Amino acid sequence: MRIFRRRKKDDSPQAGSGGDADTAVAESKGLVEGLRSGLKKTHDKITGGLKSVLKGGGNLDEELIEQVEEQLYLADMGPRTVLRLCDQLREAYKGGEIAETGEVIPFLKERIKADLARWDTALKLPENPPAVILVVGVNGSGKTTTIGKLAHRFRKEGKSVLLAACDTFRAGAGEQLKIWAEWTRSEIVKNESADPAAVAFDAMGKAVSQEYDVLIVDTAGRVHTRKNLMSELQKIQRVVSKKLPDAPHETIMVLDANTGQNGISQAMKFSECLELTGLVLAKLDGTARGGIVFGMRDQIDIPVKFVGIGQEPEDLACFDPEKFVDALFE
Ligand SMILES: Nc1nc2c(ncn2[C@@H]2O[C@H](COP(=O)(O)OP(=O)(O)OP(=O)(O)O)[C@@H](O)[C@H]2O)c(=O)[nH]1
Ligand SMILES: [Mg+2]
Repeated sequence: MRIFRRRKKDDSPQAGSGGDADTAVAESKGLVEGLRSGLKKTHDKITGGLKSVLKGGGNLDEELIEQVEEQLYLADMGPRTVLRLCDQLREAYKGGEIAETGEVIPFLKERIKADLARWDTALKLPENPPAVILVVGVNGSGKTTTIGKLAHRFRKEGKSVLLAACDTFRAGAGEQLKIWAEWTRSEIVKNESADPAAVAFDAMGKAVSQEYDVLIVDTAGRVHTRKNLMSELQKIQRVVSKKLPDAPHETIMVLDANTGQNGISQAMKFSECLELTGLVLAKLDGTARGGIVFGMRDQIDIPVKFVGIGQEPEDLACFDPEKFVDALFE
């Protein structure tokens, strides 16, 4: 398994963090570009599929709407979302609101944007530090990488970051996190022979006493059926909130976008044990199944807060529904 790629010295997480307007514009352009290329496979599947059906131009009819419906199913949007969108499309067609094939994609885009706009996708961090973020998920979904990317993001904002290596289960997990800590010039608390909750306890103590801005807690991958491992997560949550009553301020589940609808089921199961406040959809760059974001809105109403679009520190985009939908339907 690839853990990381060595980066050039001048390419450090702090590079380009001057904070002036030009830098901000350049960064946001870079992110839009990154989002566009990261979503290319999903874009080609959704927009390519729809265009192939609608390419003839002219008037819309029932048969074309059925073909649109089929393409949306193929794009992993999930049955509930596809049915709802196509009902709306049929209604608009019958009511004379839309009549031509060229109006279909803009119509779908606006409906999807309106749905996703109801999600509050911003991280909820407290006024007084430390902000504590607990990261959970199944094995190999992208948790540690996402934590590295989040640390990079916070460091660029000038925040001090502490990482807690609470994956004491998988050999090498602490080392992997330590490399991210070095890259991002964050600090780390790790003790491979200790219980994960004990590491969380130590990390909380350090974060509070040394006034870190952000503490991010890495955890071992697990499946919901392992009851003892799920209660270990609850124990970490308890340890954290004992030290700081509002913490963890975010409990984020990282999903591998390649798992499609299965990822949604996993998140539902995790949310029965833990109060999840947000999701990260990792590895979107390697899959054409990004349509599951829309299914998530219907099936599990926990906001996607970030999407992973590569393996580099900057390959984590805030989930902005407008930009996401534009990039997919461009
Ligand atoms: N292409 C791509 N690869 C990613 C992304 N996020 C993570 N990965 C890769 O996915 C693999 C697993 O990532 P990890 O961060 O180790 O996953 P994890 O959930 O911490 O794994 P465990 O700790 O073993 O449960 C690594 O090879 C990462 O580089 C992403 O957004 N895009
Ligand atoms: Mg990990």
